[in-house]
Amino acid sequence: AAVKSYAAVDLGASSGRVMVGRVGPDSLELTEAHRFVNRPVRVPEGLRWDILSLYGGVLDGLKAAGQVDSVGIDSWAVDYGLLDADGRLLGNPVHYRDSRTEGVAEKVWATVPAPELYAATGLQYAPFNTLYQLVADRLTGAGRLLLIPDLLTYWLTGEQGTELTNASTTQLIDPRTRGWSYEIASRLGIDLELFAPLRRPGDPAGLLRPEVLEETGLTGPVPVTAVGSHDTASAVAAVPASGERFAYICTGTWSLAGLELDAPVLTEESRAANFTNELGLDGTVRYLRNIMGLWLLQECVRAWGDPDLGELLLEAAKVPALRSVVDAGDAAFLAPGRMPERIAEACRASGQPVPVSPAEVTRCILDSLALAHRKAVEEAQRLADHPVDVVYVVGGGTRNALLCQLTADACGLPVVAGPTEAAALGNVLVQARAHELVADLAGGRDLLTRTQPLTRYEPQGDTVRWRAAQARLAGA
Ligand code: ADP
Ligand code: LRH
Repeated sequence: AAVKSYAAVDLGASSGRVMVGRVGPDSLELTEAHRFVNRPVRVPEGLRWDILSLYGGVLDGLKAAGQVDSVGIDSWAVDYGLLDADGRLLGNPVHYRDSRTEGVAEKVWATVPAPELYAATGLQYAPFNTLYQLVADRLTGAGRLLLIPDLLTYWLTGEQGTELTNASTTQLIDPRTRGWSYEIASRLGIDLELFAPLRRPGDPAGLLRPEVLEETGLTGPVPVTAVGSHDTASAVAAVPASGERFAYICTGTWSLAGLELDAPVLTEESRAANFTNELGLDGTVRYLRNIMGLWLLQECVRAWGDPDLGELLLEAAKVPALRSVVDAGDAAFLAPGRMPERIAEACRASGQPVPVSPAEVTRCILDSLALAHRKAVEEAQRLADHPVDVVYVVGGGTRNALLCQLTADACGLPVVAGPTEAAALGNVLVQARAHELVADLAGGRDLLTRTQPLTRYEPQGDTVRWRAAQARLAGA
């Protein structure tokens, strides 16, 4: 039977890649065509994404990928480019770690109280939700807003749309109807006409423009297919699970830990625990919590002048466990800079030993991440009344065996780790489904379990010391 090729453009906060997936009825092969750094740039007015360099990386990647049957794009969530009435980009997209949203949420809540906002949108509080960014920006002169993957799709095809899974991170979507929340938008004076019409994963998103074909050397027509354009939606689609009794953790710059549900959980208790209800494929809800993730380690490694990560992790494995932990869910770690110092300060403030050497700080970070994973998996099960038997870990963090083992130990559950390039695989599978090579979400997952290397970690020790560490943090 025919094998088809799909290019998956996956832009993470730390790197972008163009992967090629070759899909047949019983085969799924992923290769890397091109990888490029995603380096945010600090200018006097704040922290910005270098969007032209990212688009250049996409074009280079498509050229390296060669002839494909379709292209799909996913990226980090919430951020956007603003266009004028003629479709010209107005300035560089602002980075979600930029400080311009400080204090904005409080202003929004004065108009729509936080509990009401949660009941209507199901979105956790994060200072960078698109809604708060829009209020901070005041939008003078903008005729159109395109989320990052939609902006790149527009540049590739000339067609504008707003893909639904990523739109669900704006805080302007009602997770029950899976459509715009007109009431919230109108009370906050946000014109929903700014957004292009909604697209769903699998919808056509145009053809590569002639100039793009010329620059990449591809022969047209090459269609672009809307995928789960939020990278986390694509990653969750590539969790190699069967059945329903599983939790997942997408580990990369962030850890996104939670459950796949049929319906949102919009209770006050869920809001207080800061769980989010983002939209997934096929009517699913991604019920999860954002944890600061390997960002904590990336920032330390940068501060230490980029030592070898493999050696650092070997040294960290020798440091005694759980000497000090920090709250890896704390938005205090969101901004860049001074990370080793900030971690030391948090340990000091909570009366714990202060980690000094890079190995000690690394161990503190990994213990803290595992503990935050445990807390999220445990609380999600309780709040959604949805018990699990296994935790799937996908994304770049699957390369970190120590983190995977600590996560199994902390959760007291087996961890199945892989695939590493989950977002790209989920992206490929949605394209394959649009072309009827894969039947549905379950069919795609089944193909993954048959074709992708996975590593299993059994929980070791008992969870008592993890529970004690959790209590220590809660009491701090
Ligand atoms: P994102 O998509 O958010 O940019 P990734 O999923 O690519 O992130 O994951 C990046 C993280 O993966 C890095 O921060 C690093 O901690 C981890 N990682 C990458 N390579 C290795 C490796 N060889 N060993 C251990 N960890 C690794
Ligand atoms: C991960 C991610 C996450 C969002 C954050 C802004 O890359 O998309 O799901 O919360 O970036």
